[in-house]
Amino acid sequence: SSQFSDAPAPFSPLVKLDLPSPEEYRKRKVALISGITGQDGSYLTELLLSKGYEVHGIMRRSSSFNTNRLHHIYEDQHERPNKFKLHYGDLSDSTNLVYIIAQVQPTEVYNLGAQSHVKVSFEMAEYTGDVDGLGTLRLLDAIRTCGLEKHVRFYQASTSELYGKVVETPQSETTPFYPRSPYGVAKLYAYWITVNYREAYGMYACNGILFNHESPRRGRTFVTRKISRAAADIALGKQSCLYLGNLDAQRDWGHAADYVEGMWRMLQQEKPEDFVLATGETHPVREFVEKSFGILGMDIKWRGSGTAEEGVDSKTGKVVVKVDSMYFRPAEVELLLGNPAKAERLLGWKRKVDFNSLVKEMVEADLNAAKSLIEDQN
Ligand code: NDP
Ligand code: GDR
Repeated sequence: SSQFSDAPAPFSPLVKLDLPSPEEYRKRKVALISGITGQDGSYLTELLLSKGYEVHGIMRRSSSFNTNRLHHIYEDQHERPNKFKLHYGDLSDSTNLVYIIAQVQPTEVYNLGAQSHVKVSFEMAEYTGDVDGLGTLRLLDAIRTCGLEKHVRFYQASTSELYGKVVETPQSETTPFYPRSPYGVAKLYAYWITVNYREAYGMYACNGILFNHESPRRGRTFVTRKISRAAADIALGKQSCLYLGNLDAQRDWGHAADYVEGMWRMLQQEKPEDFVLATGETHPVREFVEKSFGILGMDIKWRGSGTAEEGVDSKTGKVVVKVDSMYFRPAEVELLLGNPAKAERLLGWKRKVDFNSLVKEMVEADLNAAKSLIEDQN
């Protein structure tokens, strides 16, 4: 908080709710999650329900089914009625956000909604800026519009993409930002508007600067899941080759289930602060390929270089990986390596799943899914 946090807000709440004191209000445990249908949204929902929260989520209207990751939670809700509810909404729609906040009256808001694909953000830069940048402002302002800025705790899904071009490693809460994509730049706005609302209005608002985290529920176009699925399909003879972009990019990959635990912990502190969540290890994309294929009995040897590089399974002599420049990015983030010391010290958080176990879990899940699909088809 700053010296100005007691200054009058520029406008008084538009929606007049009959509210108890913040202390009384926070005796309830009601979470609102934007991006609930995504990878992290589904793990966070499980975690919060297990802690006794009532969980509300904002989902987008889609012509196709977009609640796959929540299916098991829905089924489970027959045992726990009124603990889980989805609301149609969008981070581009302010009126809708105000309405949802007023109706739900959450005690914790987790802003996970975003156009989260870095490569896509180069093609949809304005949309990404609108949803990932301004969307965060809209949600914060919806809280203020309802006069809930002293009642609600707010989590912003910030990202290691803020670091972008390497300035120093390992990257920590004090490392300067240098984003390298429209996604990273939009998230930079979201980061600072979260800090600004904390300082200007005394809001309990935190940035979790999370390094890459994956799981069997990871979206299929992110590199880890693309690799684990292809490895399984190639092992089963359903696919012949995997096409990838930059094999030399290095990432600090953890497990999404560990990271949502850190998000929750950030909102349980006495005062709001920003935290890095990372494993403290980094691995190149090509190692993720070697490990994934290795688990399924293939042995990848690399030959050629640049766009002509390919991975051969030394056991069969078949080319199973090829580089395709269509997956290169106009500007790349070459190396991410995080320092989670602050979160470990103040939140008592530590990742449980290591790199090898993460790869194994993802590959095995995709192998099992591919096998059951084949069985269903027969
Ligand atoms: P996903 O891409 O799996 O999920 C994104 C979610 O946002 C989905 O529920 C999606 O809905 C929703 N969404 C997209 N556009 C809008 C919109 N206009 N209005 C409302 N909701 C929208 O991402 P993750 O779960 O992996 O990540 C969660 C958050 O954390 C994101 O903000 C991401 O940028 C950030 N992050 C992720 C990291 C990672 O490694 N996973 C690391 C650091 C930060 P739908 O299902 O309909 O598409
Ligand atoms: P990233 O994740 O950009 O780090 O953002 P992604 O898995 O897309 O890329 C990681 C690295 O792999 C390289 N790469 C490829 N990437 C994709 N998607 N597809 C390919 O075929 C491919 N080949 C090589 C990329 O160039 C990159 O260097 C993720 C998202 O979840 C963000 O929302 C989040 O903020 C960051 O992680 C932390």
